[in-house]
Amino acid sequence: MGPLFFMLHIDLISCVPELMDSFLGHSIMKRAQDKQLLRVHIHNLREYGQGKSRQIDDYQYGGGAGMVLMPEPLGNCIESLQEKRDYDQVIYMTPEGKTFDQKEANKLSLHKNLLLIAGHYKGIDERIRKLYVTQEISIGDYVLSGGEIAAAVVIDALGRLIPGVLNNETSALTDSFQDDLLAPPVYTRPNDYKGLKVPAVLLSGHDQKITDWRYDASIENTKNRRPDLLDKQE
Ligand code: 6GU
Repeated sequence: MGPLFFMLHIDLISCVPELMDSFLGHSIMKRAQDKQLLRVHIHNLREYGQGKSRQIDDYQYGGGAGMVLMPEPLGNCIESLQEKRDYDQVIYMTPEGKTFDQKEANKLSLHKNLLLIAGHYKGIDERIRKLYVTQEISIGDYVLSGGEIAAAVVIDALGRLIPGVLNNETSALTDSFQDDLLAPPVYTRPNDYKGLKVPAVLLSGHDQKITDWRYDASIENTKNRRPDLLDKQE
């Protein structure tokens, strides 16, 4: 019998595949894959490189600093993956893309097959974007030296949303941003730490009072730290 629940398959094209090993091999990303709820396959672009040196990048036409990922190796890699799978989206990781947020994570986590492309150097040949890329994602307004860390951010955000990946105690439903609010503050033992006490209501055992306190604290926390989020409330 196959997996009981939903499974998300992600292929990532990278020219530094080793960068992903530690991230995928531990903690929640490892658990998600062990449970067969998430599958991440890394494809080494170098294997599609040209000639003896397996060349994948070249100088840009018109001159200018920085190499560009050549269209043939990347195009061949994408096409060979597309022969095996119908992708919901072919996503190029680039600072020029739409800024990633929780809403986009929720949306993407519902797909079945995603192909992520981690760029390097000055980027990928424009014709690859035109021919194959269906979506472009950035993780913020700053430049990273490669798309792998950005891809890791996206994979982590999606993986933890797949039902069954998190246990109840860490349920994604109560995360910050799920309702455009920050989560309320959290406390664990001891009740008194260096004279600072846990709010009494949390020790009261009154479920409704605790729920109300958490909602108020959530609003207060958002007001103090991210007032911009409150403008998004309906
Ligand atoms: Cl997706 N890639 C790179 N190289 N830099 C970034 C980025 C992506 N998002 C923000 N900066």
